[in-house]
Amino acid sequence: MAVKLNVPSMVCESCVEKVTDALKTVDADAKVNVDLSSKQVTIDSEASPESFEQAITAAGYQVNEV
Ligand SMILES: [Cu+2]
Repeated sequence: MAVKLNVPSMVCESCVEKVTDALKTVDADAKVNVDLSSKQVTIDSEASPESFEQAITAAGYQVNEV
């Protein structure tokens, strides 16, 4: 299942890395795609969308559902 999230406070590649790492802690096998220009994160995983949102929040980023 694909989850789409918006993370408006991502501003650079370092943010992208932090967010990606946080998502991988939820599901190491998740397919994660981060588009920095649109601040959009797409995750293909069986884990719940809530668990990904929590991981992003815990990493210090605000997250919105798309
Ligand atoms: Cu950054």
